[in-house]
Parts: sequence; C-alpha cells; structure tokens
Amino acid sequence: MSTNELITEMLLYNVLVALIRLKQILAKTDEGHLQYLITAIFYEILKSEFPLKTDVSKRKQKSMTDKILKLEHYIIELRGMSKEEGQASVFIIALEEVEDLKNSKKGGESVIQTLREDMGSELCASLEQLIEKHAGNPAELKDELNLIRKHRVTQTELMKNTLCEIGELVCHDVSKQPEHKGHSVHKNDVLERLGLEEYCNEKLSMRHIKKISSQTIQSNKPSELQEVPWYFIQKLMMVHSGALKLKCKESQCAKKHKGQLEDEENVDDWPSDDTDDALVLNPLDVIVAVFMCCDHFVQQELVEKMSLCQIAVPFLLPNYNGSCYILQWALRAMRKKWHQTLEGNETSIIEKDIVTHPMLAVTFIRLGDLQRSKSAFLNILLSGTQGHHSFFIHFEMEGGDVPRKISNGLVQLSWYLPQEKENEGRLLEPMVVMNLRGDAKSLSTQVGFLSEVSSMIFVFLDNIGKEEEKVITNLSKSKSNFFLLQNTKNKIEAVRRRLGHLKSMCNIPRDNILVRGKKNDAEFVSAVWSAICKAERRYVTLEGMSDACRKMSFYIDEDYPPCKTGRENADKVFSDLNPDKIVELKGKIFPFQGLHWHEFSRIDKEYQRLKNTGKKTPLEYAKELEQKKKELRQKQLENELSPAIKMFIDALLGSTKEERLFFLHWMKFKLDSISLTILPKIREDLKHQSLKTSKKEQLLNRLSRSSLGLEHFLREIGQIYEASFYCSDPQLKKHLTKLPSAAADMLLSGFPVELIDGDVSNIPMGWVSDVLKQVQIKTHPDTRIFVLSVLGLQSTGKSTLLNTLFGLQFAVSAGRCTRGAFMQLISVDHHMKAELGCDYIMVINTEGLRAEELLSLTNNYEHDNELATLITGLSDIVLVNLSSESNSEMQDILQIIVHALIRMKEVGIKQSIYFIHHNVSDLSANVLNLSGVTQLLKQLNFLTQMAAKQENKEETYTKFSDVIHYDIKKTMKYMPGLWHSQPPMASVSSGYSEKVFELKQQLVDHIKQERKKRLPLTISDFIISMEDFSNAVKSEDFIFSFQNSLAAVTYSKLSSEYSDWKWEIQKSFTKWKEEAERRIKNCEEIDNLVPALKSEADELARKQELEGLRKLQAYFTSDANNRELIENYKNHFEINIKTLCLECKGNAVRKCEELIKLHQSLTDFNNLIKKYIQEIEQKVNELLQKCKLKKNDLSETQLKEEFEKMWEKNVKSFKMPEDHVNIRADMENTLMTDESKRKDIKEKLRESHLSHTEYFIATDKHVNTKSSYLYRSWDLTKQIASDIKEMAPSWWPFSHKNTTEMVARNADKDIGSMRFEGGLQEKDIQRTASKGGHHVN
Ligand SMILES: Nc1nc2c(ncn2[C@@H]2O[C@H](COP(=O)(O)OP(=O)(O)O)[C@@H](O)[C@H]2O)c(=O)[nH]1
Ligand SMILES: [Mg+2]
Repeated sequence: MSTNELITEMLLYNVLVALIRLKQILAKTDEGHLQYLITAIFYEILKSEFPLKTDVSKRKQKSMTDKILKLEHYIIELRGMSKEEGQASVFIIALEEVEDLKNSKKGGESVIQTLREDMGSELCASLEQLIEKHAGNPAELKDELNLIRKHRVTQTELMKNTLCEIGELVCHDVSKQPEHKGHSVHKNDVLERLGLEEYCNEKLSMRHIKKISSQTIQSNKPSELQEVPWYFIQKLMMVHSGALKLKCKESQCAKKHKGQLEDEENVDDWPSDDTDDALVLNPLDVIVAVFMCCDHFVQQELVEKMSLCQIAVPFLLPNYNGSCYILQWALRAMRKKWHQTLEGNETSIIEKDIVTHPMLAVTFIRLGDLQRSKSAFLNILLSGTQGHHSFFIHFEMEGGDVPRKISNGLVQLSWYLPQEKENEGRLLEPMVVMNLRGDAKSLSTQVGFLSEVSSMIFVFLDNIGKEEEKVITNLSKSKSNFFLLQNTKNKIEAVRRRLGHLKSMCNIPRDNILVRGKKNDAEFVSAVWSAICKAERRYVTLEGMSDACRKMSFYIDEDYPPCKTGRENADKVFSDLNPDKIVELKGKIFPFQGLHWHEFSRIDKEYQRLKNTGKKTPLEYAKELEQKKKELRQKQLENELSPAIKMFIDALLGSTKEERLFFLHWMKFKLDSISLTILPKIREDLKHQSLKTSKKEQLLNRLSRSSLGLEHFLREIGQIYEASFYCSDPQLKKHLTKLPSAAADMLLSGFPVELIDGDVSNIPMGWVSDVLKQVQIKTHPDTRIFVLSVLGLQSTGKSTLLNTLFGLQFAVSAGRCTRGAFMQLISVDHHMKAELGCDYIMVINTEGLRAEELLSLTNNYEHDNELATLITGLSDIVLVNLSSESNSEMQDILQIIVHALIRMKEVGIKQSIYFIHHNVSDLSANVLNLSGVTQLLKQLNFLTQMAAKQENKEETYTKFSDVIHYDIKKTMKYMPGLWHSQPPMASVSSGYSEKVFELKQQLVDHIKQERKKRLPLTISDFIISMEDFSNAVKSEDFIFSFQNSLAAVTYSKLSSEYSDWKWEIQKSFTKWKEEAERRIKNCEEIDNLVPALKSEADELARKQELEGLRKLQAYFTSDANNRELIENYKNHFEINIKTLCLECKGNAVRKCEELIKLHQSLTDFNNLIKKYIQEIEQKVNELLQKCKLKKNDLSETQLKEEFEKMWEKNVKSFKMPEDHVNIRADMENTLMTDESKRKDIKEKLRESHLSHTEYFIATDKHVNTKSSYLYRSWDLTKQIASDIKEMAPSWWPFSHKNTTEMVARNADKDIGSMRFEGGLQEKDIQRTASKGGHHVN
C-alpha cells in the first residue's frame, strides 16, 4: 500500500470514529431518532470492513463531503419531529441514498434491515408493521412512509460544531478536486514549508495575530520560509502596501528537508535552478495558504487591511475542504466610498457596503498562456492617470514569476471606484473586477460559477485551439455576456481566422471581440473601457451570489453554523426595528440611557461639587442629592426593557463564545448599514451653506439623535446593570449577573467596550469595574495593564492611527457622533510579559471631541474638557493627535487638562505625552516643524506657569513637563499623509505605515523603560484609581467650562476685579445702613421714616448698579490681556452686578425694618426689665424684712441660702426671650461663598460630615440661669464658641488656618471670608457680648 493510500485509509478511519462519536451524541439528545441518520447516510462506509474495502476513488471522496453536508441538512430538518415521524424520515432518507447507488432493490432491503437492527426496541410498532407489510418492496414502503412524514421543520441548531469538525477531517485530504491533479500534494507541501500545518485544524485566531510580541515589533525580512506567513500578516496588520514582497532565503534545514522530499517523491515540478536560494513561493500561494489557516475573524481582518493597501482580496479559494470556498463573511466589513455624478455634473460622495451594494461585476479570465500578463493589464485598467498601482500581483513583480502551486483557481477582487474628476472614457459608477488566477481551460468549475454570476466576462486569449473553442462555446451557451480579448501583436492572421470562425459559430457580436492590433497600452485600455461602458447593465451583489455557490456545492464561510446563529440572533434584535424611524424609536429602545441617566450624572457631579447649597447646610444638601440619585435610579428601573434590548441580552447570554462574537459582528454590520442609509442624507443637507442657524442646529441635533451603534446597546446594558444594582432589584439582578462576564469576554476577544459615556462625561462605575473584575477573574488575579490613550479632535485620524499601530478595529470615520472613550485590550506575548511588566495594554480611544453636532447640543466645552482630563488621568501614555487645521483647539484642550491636573491634588504619577503631527510631508518634517514645536512647547510652558500661579503652586509647576512628562527628542512624531495617490482608489502610503511602526517600537521601548521605574497597575488598582480620579474630575467645577486655560485665568482676574466692585457696593450699603440706623434710633416719628428710607435705598441701588456696569464695560473696552476670550461671560457678570445690587438693597431695607421693629420692642423690653427689677427689688426688700423680723440672726450661709431660694423661684417665673442660632450652618455658608477656593473647603466640609452628623444649635440651655445675672451673653457666646471647638475639632483648625492663609495671601477679597475671619476672633465675640450685655446691669 502506498503512503498516500495509507494516509487516506487513516483519515477514513478517523472519520468513522468521529461518526460513531456523533451518533452517540445524537442518541443522547431529546430526539433520539437523529442518531439513525448516520446509519442511513453513511451506510456504505459503516458496513465496510477494515482495512477499508471501499475504493477511495476521487468520486467517492467527493461524495463523502456531500454526505456530510446532507447529514447537516437532515439533522436540521428532522429536529422537532415526533419519534414516529423522525424514524419514518430516516428510512426514507436511507432509501433515497441507496437509490443513488442505482441498486435500489437489493441495497434497499439490506439498509432497511440494518436500520431495523440498529433501532431495536426503539422502532415504533406502527413502522414495524409497515416494514413487515412491504417486505421485499422498498419503493412501496417509501410511499407509505412518506404519508407519515408530515412536516419539515427547519431550524439551525446544535451538533453543527461536531459536524464541521468531521467535515474538516474528511475534507482535510480525502477529497480532491478532479481538475487539479496532485493539487493536495502541493497544498500539504506548501503548508508544511510555510510552517502552517498545525493551523489546518486549529485555525489562527485573533489571539495569535493581535498581540505584542517580539516578532510584531521587528520588521526584518524573513530569513526562512516559515517566517513568511507571519511577516505577511504582520505587514498587513500595519497596513503596509509592500506586504506582498515576500522574498526570503530558505534556511539550511528547509533546504535539507527539500532534498529529502525530492529523494522520496521525486517532485518534478519544483523549480530547481537559480531561484533556489531566493523566494521559492509565489505570493498568491502564500495568500491562499494563510487564508486557509485563519479563522473567520482573522480572514475578515486581513481582507480589510488588504483592501486598505489596495491589494486585491481573495473571494474564491480553490481546493479548500474539498470544494471551492467563498469568502463572503470576510468581505462583510468592507465599505467603499466613491464620487457619484449627479445631474448638472455635480458630484457627491457615497459610501456603501461592498457585499450588499448592487454593482457591475466584471470577470477576467484567460485561456492558455499569454504573452502579456492579464493581471498587469488589469492594473493599467484600474490605475488612474494619477499613477500606476499594482492591484494584482503579476509575472513581472517580485515573486510573481514563481510557478503557482495552490493558487490556480483563486478568484481575486478589486474595485474600480469613480473619482471626482478624470473619469473620462471610464465608468461613472463603481464596478468590481473579478480576476480568475490560472488557466481557465482547467478551471471549469470556477468558470461555470463566474459565468453565472458576472455582469460580463472578458476572456483573454492569444491562441485558439480545440480546448479554447470548447470553453468559448460553453460560454456562449450560458447566458453570460462575454468578450474575447486578444492582447498580442503577433500571429494576428492565424488567430483572426479562428476568431472569425468562432464568431459565426457562437454568434458573437462584432463589438465583443477586442483585438489589440497596433494599439498601445493606453489605446487598448480605453477600448476595453468603452466596451464595458457600452455593455448591457446587469447589476449583481456579492451576497446575491450565494445561491449560485450553493448550487455548485461551494462552501460559503457565512454558512458556518455559529456565524449563522449569530446572524439569526442579530436578525431577531432587529425584527421590529424600522430603520426609518430610528430617531423616534431611539428613546424607546434605550430608555435607560435617556434623561434620567443624564440627570443622574448631573446630580452626581453636583454631589461632589455642592455648588448650589442655597440656604441648606452642605450636609443637608448632600443628603438630599443622595436621595435624588436614588430616586432617579428607581425611575430608570420603572422602564421596561425594550424588546430589542431583551433579545440583545438573550443573545449575549445564551450563546457560545463564538456565536456571541459572530452575533456582535453582525450587529455592528447591521447598525453601520442603518447609519449609512440615514446619516449621509442629513450630512448632505448640512452642506448647503445658505442654511439658517436655527435650521442648521436642527439638522445637527437630528444628526446626533439619529446615530445608532453597537455602543448604544452596550451603554444600555451598562445602565440597566447599574440601575438594578444601585437599587438592588433582586429579580433583574439575578438575570444580569452574567452580563459583566459576557462583556469581559468581549474585551478579551478584542472588542471595544465603552469606558466613559462622553455625553454625560461620566463613567458607569459599577458596570465598568465589574467588567474589569471579570477580566481579572478570567485571566489572573495579578493581571497588570498598561494604559495608552489617544486624544484628538473628531476626524483627525485617531482610529486610523490606533488601527495601524496595533491592528485594532476602531470604527474609522464612522460618521456617527457618539462622544465617549472606548477601551480595548491587546495581549502581551508571554515572552515579553516580564520585560514590559504587563499582561495587557489597554488602548483607550476617544470619540467626538469638539464635534460640531455635539457642541451644538450642549453649547459648551464642559463635557469635552472633562472627558479629555479623565482620559489623561487614567493613562500612562497619552498620544495627542495634531493636524495642522485643528491645532489651536487641541491646544485649548491640553491647557485645560494641565490646569485641571494642577488643580486636582490627585495627580500622582506623571503621564507621558506624545505629540503626533499628521499630514506632514516626509522630507521637510523635521526642519519645518521644529519652529512649530518650540512654539507649541513655549506656549504650553507659559500656560502651565499661568495656571500654577492662579492655583498658587508656582513653585511646584514651572513648566509643562512638571505636569506631564515628555522627552522633546522622542515625543514629537511626524506622520506623512495617509494616502498614496487620490482616494477613493488610493492605498495607504508605506511612509505612513512605516512611521506608525516606528512609533510602535518606540512605545514598546517606553513601556520597558517605565517598567524599570514602577510596575503597571493591576486591574484592581486600576479600578481604584479610576474611581478616585473620576471623583476628582466630578468635583472640579471651575476649570472645565472654559474654552482654554487662558480664558480661565482671565476669568479669574476679572472675578477678582469684580470682587473689588462687589466690596465697594457692599460697603456703600453698609455705610448707608449705619446712617439709617442712627436716624432710626433718634427718630421720634418712625412711621414717616420708612418710605423715605425705601426710596433712598432704591436710588442707591440704581446708582451702584450703573457704576458697576460702567466698570464692567470699561474692562471690556480696555486693553486688558485676553479679554476677548471671556466675552461670553460679560453677560454673566452683568447679571451678577444687578442681582448683587438687588440683594444688598433688599438686605439693607430688611435690616432697617428689623431695626425699627427692634426699636419699638426695645421700649417694651426696657419696660419689662424695669418691671422685673422692681419686682426683684420688692422681693429682696420683702426677704430683708422677713429676715429682720426673725428672732435669731441668720448666719451668712443661711442668708445666702434664703436669697438663692427666693432668686430661683422668682427668676424662673420671668419669661425669657429665646434665640436659635445655627452657628455651624452660618459658618459653612460663609465659607462656601468663596468661589475659586471652594473645592478645598467643600472637601473638608464633606469629611467633617462623616464624623459629625449633627450641627450645633444654641438654645436656652446654653444660658446659665443659675448665674446671678439675668442676661449673660458674654458667657453664652464663649460657651457656644467652646462648644463648637469641642464638637468640630476636625474642621476648626483647618477652617481657621485656611481662611487665615487666604486673607494673608489676599488671593481673594471675598468679603465672606473676611467676615468669617473676623467673626471668630475674641474681639468680635466681645463686641457681640457687649452688644447683648449693655442692656443689663
Ligand atoms: N489625509 C489624511 N487622512 C487621514 C489621515 N488619518 C486619517 N485620515 C482619514 O480621515 C478620516 C477620519 O479618520 P478617523 O481615524 O476615523 O478619525 P477619528 O475621528 O479621529 O478617529 C478617515 O476617512 C481617514 O481615512 C491622515 O493622516 N491623512
Ligand atoms: Mg474615531
């Protein structure tokens, strides 16, 4: 037996074992009848003995694959059937199978017998009777059985994994395509030489290719063939157009191995001469081999990157698992943009999914060998006038001349996309070019398929022989529109005769024969274009080709069961979503992230800021806010989960990991395509420049509300999770506990998960930390992460940069407008873990910074600034994206970040920053931009000083690098333009890709250096630091609302001037009040005084207001620095002045009124005192009398006793005025009026709340009634003061110290703090005492 036969036998044996295993699994299902399908379908193989007697002819092997497909089909069909029905179906299937063998009677009887034995007592009695009845006549039996088989249930389910496994096992080598003799030998050989054999069964997954390893940070040319696939993948992942330059030297050991092979098998078609040492594989073979060994997700990723490099992507892989393999899923994520010509020669850009958009599909095939390469011709055809690009690899290119081993029969796709101009003589619509590799004569399957699905076919041929004639005749019989192309100048006469013959024989129209003749390249290309333009339009979609594929028994990647399940689940989510009504529906689909969550976030911030305490104490206020937060969470929970979200959660939780990944991808495609249909329309409307502002705002608003993405679904489940845990809703909780685990899986498999909801600049803390905890649980308790983030305005190429850097999949120019930060994890290869000190790199991408449509909603910078600061605070490295057009705005954000970091004491570890300048032409970069850099850094240094000065930290922070670390030599990176030539046909320039790669190496190096200083955080530490930092940002209420730091500083300056004005105004009122007080005291006819005072106060207020406004106006017309930056705040100050005047007037008038009242009651009071004194005097006299009358003289002590008795009795009967003073509240309120320093004070106050939940109220218990004085205010005040000291030891020293400091620095002249400072000094206490006390004694 030959080696080959042995291998085949072994494989068949394995198949048999797997079948028996599957049978056992099926037996255990609820539908036991399914197990008999194995016997019914594989009867032939099962009954044969070992060594296998079955002949392993190619036809048989092909039928094996068919059988497996059948099995899958029948399992689906038989599911849900009753036992009787199921068994009947199995018999029918078995009989149909033997009919195939054209041996129905005998074969039929024997299979029925086998099945009967197989089923044993399980066989239904009714069926048993039928079988008995029709013994010897299988055909009759079949008809009867058909009556029992009532219905067919189609449903994909279970078992499919095992089926696929078996499928692959069978297809692994048993079956061969008849067209390619010895093809599988080549395939094995190629895979082995490339070192890919081990990935035939367990495919290369994202885990293998998306990681930081020593290979992925080197770009050395491969030295061995086994390195070639990795080199190819790595180059693709960095979007390098040179990914197909795969020349390498074969290693010694490979050579030796090859030598052995030659000895053994005498491989004759092996190149043996001069190419021996150089590249020995055609790049197309490498592409096919790599695609064969990758899983679905990697294939998709590779296709996307190939398309970015404008490398033709594979569509049909030959000889894959026994039949052709169609890559439809792999192309799913692809989208293309092009210029559409409208009426009046206007153009607009449209973007479509490439798989679903109907377009012309033009196929190019060749018959026989050609003098001029077909693919080279296609490259000229597709390249514009802008420059030549090699879409298809061809003979003249590196490695293109190496004989192909496994890639004949490959169909590659490339797209022609109309540009804005220069479409003359070409199509004004897109078309897909399908290029069949290899000689079409021996690829009848592929040609058959292509002629079925293409809009037109171009057949290249130099010579016409019998075989060529046959193919052409066949083509003419099919319905395809085909052209014959003769791309050679020689042998015209001979071929022309043949062509003429063919033309009349097959009725080929004259225009469908294109002969090059004396034409040069350009002329011939335009002749072909004109033929394409003139041809009949038949639009097709790639998706629509699947019917033809199935008919030809091609394997479509989307038929992979988990992929199908994922799709079905996604369909369910969308089942009642009408894409046209997204705007209206959005609120209904996502009720949890609506108003309540926004309000919650607002209150959450207010809780940290305590900005509007009003008359309440901070404690009361904080309690109230806490209550409100709880209520809002409860209100969130009152919402029903929308059906779409329910389905989404079910699909997340009820799927296997693989199904879930497919499901999420399908969700993404669907959502993206919805966005694609809605958003461009709005964007188009927005382009009209004549729009009124209100209309524009309306459109921007609509744009932002219409955007819908996977992130919204994830945000929603995050909110549902948060709300149910906040309110500890047990029912929901139970259902949801698995969600973080699912999200952690997503993260670990490379999906981005939202970290910060940018619309409210808040982290859903419970959700995010639980997800991260799950990541920790799923990895290792000591998992460490290094955080790298990228900051930059909308559409400055952040996502493109990250995708190129780490091969990620952040949405590029998504067209949506979600504001937020998304995290992705990239694993670090275990060889590098020790060196880098981390297990994962967490990459955070920001979206929507300074997006026009989002700014229009909130109209301020607050959310953007908070988002940017949060991200910076969480990161170890920040990449700042700068593009020349938007530099100033990015600088603004940077200033705010620096200022905020200075203000927030939480800054612990210093972040490192890298500036990435985009669109810089290579040569001039360093020279031209040096001045720009110095300028930028100078500016940043200056701003740091300003901010530090304002925060009184000049000594700590003198330059930018004191806040954020950078190394001037390394941190400035200049990226050349992304595109080579003109989009939409442009490819990513290799310059861009290389520069990004350099950056990657540098970043990895950076991480290594950092590791020497300190270890990156563990996940638990990261969670803690995230909470701390987020709270710090929430409590910062001053800096974020400004456009930039300069504005904040200028604002502060104006605030300080305003304090002076405020002081003046208050002083004037105090003065007036004192005068009024004097008048009241001396006034006899108080009733007349009141209206006079009121009108005086009015007048004063008017005057002060005018004066204040004048000063403000003067400031804004002066030449004060940067005043234009705060022009927006003028109005705010105006209002402040007006309200201040109103308040002062109100206060003054009220004080006067109180004084008048007091004046009136004082008379009464004095009378009362007089009365009491009289009474006491009288009592004392009485006591004296009584004592005198006593016989015995009383001792001194007895006298005192008598006196005390009398005193107590009488004084108790006096009614005492009572006064409630909430001193603490008073003090706190005073403290809180200090605007710019409020943050520190609030923090302390909040801390003090924790230890003191009660505040001091002075009541009559503080009056010492035992004292011999009637009214002892001095004691009272002292007592209160000491009580306060005793009760609030924690804040007493701080507040005292703090205010003293403040006054000392004179940083702020707010009178509140001055009043406070004075208010607690002894002299003031004395003054109060003397005020209270001067009526007594
Ligand atoms: N010319 C040019 N275009 C770029 C560059 N980087 C990205 N783009 C394009 O700009 C658009 C927005 O890129 P994207 O990465 O989504 O930006 P993001 O919003 O910052 O994430 C895309 O169409 C990119 O192809 C670049 O360096 N140069
Ligand atoms: Mg982006």
